[in-house]
Amino acid sequence: MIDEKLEGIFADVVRRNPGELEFQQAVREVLESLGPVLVKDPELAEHKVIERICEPERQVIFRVPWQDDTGEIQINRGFRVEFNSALGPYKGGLRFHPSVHLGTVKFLGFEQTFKNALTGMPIGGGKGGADFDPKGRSDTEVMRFCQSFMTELYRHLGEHTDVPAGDVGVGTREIGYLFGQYKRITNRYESGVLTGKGIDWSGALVRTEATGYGTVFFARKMLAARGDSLDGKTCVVSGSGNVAVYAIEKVNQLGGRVVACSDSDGYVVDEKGIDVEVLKAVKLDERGRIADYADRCGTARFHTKGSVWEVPCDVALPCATQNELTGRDAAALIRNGCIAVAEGANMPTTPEGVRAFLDAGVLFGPGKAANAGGVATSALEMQQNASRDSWTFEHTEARLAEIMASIHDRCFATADEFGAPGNYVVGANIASFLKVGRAMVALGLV
Ligand code: NDP
Ligand code: 2IT
Repeated sequence: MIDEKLEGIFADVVRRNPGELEFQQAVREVLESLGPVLVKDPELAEHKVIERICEPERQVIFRVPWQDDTGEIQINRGFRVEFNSALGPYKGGLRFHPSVHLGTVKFLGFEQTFKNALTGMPIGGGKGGADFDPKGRSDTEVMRFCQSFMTELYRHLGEHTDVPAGDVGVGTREIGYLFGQYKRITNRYESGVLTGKGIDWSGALVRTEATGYGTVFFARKMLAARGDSLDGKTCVVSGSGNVAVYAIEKVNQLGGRVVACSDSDGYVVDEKGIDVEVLKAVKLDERGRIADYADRCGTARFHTKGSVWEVPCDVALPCATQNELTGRDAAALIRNGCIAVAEGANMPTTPEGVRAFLDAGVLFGPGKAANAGGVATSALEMQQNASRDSWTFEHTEARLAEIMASIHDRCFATADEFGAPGNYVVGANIASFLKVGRAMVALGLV
């Protein structure tokens, strides 16, 4: 429920952003937590911080023309939403997926602002992308698309202005083509303008693994707060992209067993435990389908009916896409004894799903806290670029683990302080809102 003092603000957001349902959903979820904050900190209301925080500072929409391998001209739409720069340069990934529209990028940019605040690093929030579908495209088509995309986007970027990274459909290959074009246009080797770069050319160790690893570190901390651990736990992970694969790898390393994962065609169940090396070969190296994993591993079965969330588990890690885990899925997980959920994806659980988990006392780590390890490690990459240094894998992973522990502890303590003990949704929303909001007040009316 939204506090009645905030109802008018939310009604305004709905009116001004018609049809952008995911953006409205993300805003609603944050506003539902903020009632008690305004009582404690009335200055934030006087300065209209909530109204201002819901309006992006700048939104760029542009045409991306390119030629495919047959010589046919293709037109896509590109976006960059620079949401909030109170804490630092806009920072957030680029998503290439046919479903991308302005509302998607706005919901992601809004979430990013709060997530980045939770990391404690000096980064504002932004997000971008295009309705380009990289599936089935050759490397040269992807390169031409990225070059055209950057030919417009470069004028909005800069290491102190706006620093994109990857997201769905954008990994090291795409960041390489984007960086190459930025360098060519500007005649500057400005390493800190993009993160998620290849480790041979100014990238940082652990950035590739960071989101998945960080999500598992967060789950481990939630369990530890209840005197439990991941050791011996059965896990289910959705997706099989960057976040999912490295979440699976870290669960295995910490003594758990992942018995299922998915892609948009279906899911595989492997009671012996997903073999992460085979999964990496199929999904990351060969850009294949999860069905190919089942063909390769005799113990695995591929399913197209039902949902991956029907597979019984102790810990669920949604790592694919928004609203992929519904109220019905949550009910199935609870019925099957699930005790913890950590969101590797952005907003993967529907509001009904979140409510079901909280009501049932399931530990629930919302994406803006649980998947913040990716962007936090991007900030570590920026630090290394700025000092022309490169850190070891062990050192960087230890920093990531510390950051995830501190995000966990801050969310936990804030939830307690605001009368919602154990509720990481309330803790994450209030802690991050206070950090961004107070900075906005300090910077004046801008
Ligand atoms: P990838 O493109 O590497 O992988 C996305 C995965 O999700 C693919 O396996 C894809 O399957 C699957 N997927 C997409 N839609 C569906 C669906 N409807 N049902 C089942 N599976 C689906 O992206 P990432 O792993 O980088 O991103 C995953 C999520 O994590 C996103 O929500 C992203 O915003 C979030 N995130 C990513 C971070 C990063 O550093 N990369 C940081 C923080 C959050 P298919 O191949 O069939 O499309
Ligand atoms: O959603 C996210 O946090 C990301 N896609 C990563 C953003 C980043 O700048 O590393």
